[in-house]
Amino acid sequence: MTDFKFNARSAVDAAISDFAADTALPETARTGRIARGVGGNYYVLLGKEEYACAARGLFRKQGIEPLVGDFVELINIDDAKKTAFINAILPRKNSLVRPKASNIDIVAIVCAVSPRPNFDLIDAMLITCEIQSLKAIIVINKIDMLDCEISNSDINLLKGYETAGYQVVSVSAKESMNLEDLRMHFYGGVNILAGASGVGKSSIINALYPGVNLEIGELSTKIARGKHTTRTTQLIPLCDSDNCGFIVDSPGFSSLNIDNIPKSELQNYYREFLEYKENCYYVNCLHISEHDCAVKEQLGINIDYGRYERYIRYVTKDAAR
Ligand SMILES: Nc1nc2c(ncn2[C@@H]2O[C@H](COP(=O)(O)OP(=O)(O)OP(=O)(O)O)[C@@H](O)[C@H]2O)c(=O)[nH]1
Ligand SMILES: [Mg+2]
Ligand SMILES: [Zn+2]
Repeated sequence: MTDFKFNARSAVDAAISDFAADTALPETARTGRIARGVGGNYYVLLGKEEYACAARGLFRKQGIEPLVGDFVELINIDDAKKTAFINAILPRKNSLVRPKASNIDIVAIVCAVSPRPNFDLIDAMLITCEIQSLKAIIVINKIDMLDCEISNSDINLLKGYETAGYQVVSVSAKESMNLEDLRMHFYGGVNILAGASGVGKSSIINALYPGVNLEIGELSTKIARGKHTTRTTQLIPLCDSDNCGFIVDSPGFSSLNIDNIPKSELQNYYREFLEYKENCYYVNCLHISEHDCAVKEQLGINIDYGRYERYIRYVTKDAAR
């Protein structure tokens, strides 16, 4: 496992001053991948080694932010000091705003028995994944607390994701329950764990991959919320060989704005509507109160009430939208 705790800041400073001194030298560029970014500096995997890198000022001028997961062209590579300079960002196959990351293969949306699942947040994350045809799975953590900490209504709302066609994996990082079911999803590619603070994203990674040793937070006892323990998104190689892929830990967040999606389009990102909406009487049916709505006919059968009600709440939220 790569040690991420080397003295990176001074290495970045060295990279910047070396770049100033060396810009005239001929150089062969190599492609690396951003593993994490801290305060405008980047740590890039080149093969199995991490290089401390500064990025071109031009990116900021152009409003381009290098993201964890980006493939980048490195120049001014100093293999002894493990420093380099990011000269270009290669085209992305996808990117997420929250958590900020790119070139992802699977988004594992993590929620927990406690704190109570934030269903609006889960839906918003699924919508952002559907827009980019990004594969999402739902992970319910802390099932060791199932008996005392969750209401039947929340259990039913969680079942709604299965009805919608998503794979739902229930685990306990603490008691190592069902971890193998989850691990099966994470072979190869870039697998990011995303969700609210305190749901146990870092705990799951630690439990799945002993040796990673991410920092784990406390829950605030009064409100059972997380305390934003993980501060940066980071790409963690799953083994020394290239084809094992990466797991990505990311900071928790509590909201995700999807107001920029026109309300007529929102329904396209509810995968469970797709099969039925073609049969609605109106071509532009929004499935609210229109008659002969084929989506509403599926309520409680192939479409979950909770998902549908939250959809209606989004779509009727701001009539001017
Ligand atoms: N009972 C129980 N507690 C867990 C489980 N997994 C994690 N926890 C606890 O939940 C708390 C939060 O865990 P973290 O792994 O730090 O949560 P996180 O999602 O990474 O939080 P942020 O980094 O703030 O986004 C810690 O007190 C963990 O011990 C579990 O399976 N069962
Ligand atoms: Mg964390
Ligand atoms: Zn309809």
